[in-house]
Amino acid sequence: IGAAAVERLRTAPDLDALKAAESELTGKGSELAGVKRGLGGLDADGRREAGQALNRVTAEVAEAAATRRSDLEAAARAEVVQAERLDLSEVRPAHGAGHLHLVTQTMEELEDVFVGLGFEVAEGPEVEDDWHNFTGLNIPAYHPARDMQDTFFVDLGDPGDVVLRTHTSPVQLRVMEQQGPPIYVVVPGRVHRNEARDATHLATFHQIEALVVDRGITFGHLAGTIEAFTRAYFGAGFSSRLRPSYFPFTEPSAEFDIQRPDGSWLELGGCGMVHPQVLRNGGIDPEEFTGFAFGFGIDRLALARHGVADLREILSVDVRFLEQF
Ligand code: FA5
Repeated sequence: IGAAAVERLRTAPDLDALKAAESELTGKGSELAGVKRGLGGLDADGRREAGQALNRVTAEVAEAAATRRSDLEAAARAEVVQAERLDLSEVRPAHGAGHLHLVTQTMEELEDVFVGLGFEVAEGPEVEDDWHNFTGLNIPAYHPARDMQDTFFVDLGDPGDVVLRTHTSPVQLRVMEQQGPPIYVVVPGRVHRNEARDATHLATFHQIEALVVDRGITFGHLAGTIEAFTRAYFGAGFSSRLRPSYFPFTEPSAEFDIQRPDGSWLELGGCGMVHPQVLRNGGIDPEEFTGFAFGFGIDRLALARHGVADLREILSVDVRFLEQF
């Protein structure tokens, strides 16, 4: 009886089967219980001998059941542990999170630097009228200076009156109209010119413009501000220079370049003292107030800082290019 019972318990496939086998083998109706009941009918010697054998078999059966139970429980635990296992060494690929475009990053850095120098940020419309983009800036119709910036016209019925702004300078007039002096603003924004795209020209690009109007503003303030901006934005090893130039809305006018620590030059933009007529057009008395303005292209600057030679890369949608910045 014992060997068969031990074998049955040892091979019980799971805990339920083990429990069933155990009660069948040791319960009231079991063979062992029958043997126990039969002990009473034996003589003293027989009873002792059979009783010892019965105790031994009962102990073997109990031990077989306990061993099998602990094996099955250990296996069940191992299964749970395996199922709930966390592999803390697993390396998941990073989520492909995007980021701001290089031009937007550069624009925001420039804004931060100018805000640090005490400027406020102003904005104006991209679809602009002739007055703010041209005429109010001393660029009348049929004036040759209009050819400096090829223009996209917007057809709203009044021919030639509505344009996509060709520079951020129209916002000079808008700020003068909206707030009187003192004015210390920078104007970042998108501008458009009817140009063929090449390595140094885009049809849609970005400029940032600074305008200061206050009492006693001189050309020295202009040069000093450009120099302070150069050091704040580019770093200590960089410096700036001005070269005489012409813009209808500034007098005198200049272009400004940045010198890199290796001695090479980066042409950045235009600047000058705000023309008295432009101040008047903006509702400001040029006898009382003077001002300076400067403006430069953000796209060329952004790419130059990263050694990218072709401006058309700005339009790239190739993630391998974009994720470098
Ligand atoms: C102007 O647009 C003047 N409004 C700048 C100014 C402001 C002068 C205030 C005086 C006072 P200009 O046309 O040179 O100037 O353009 C300025 C800068 O815009 C250039 O130096 C260049 O960096 C950038 N730029 C001009 N055309 C393009 C183009 N097609 N693609 C990319 N960048 C351009």
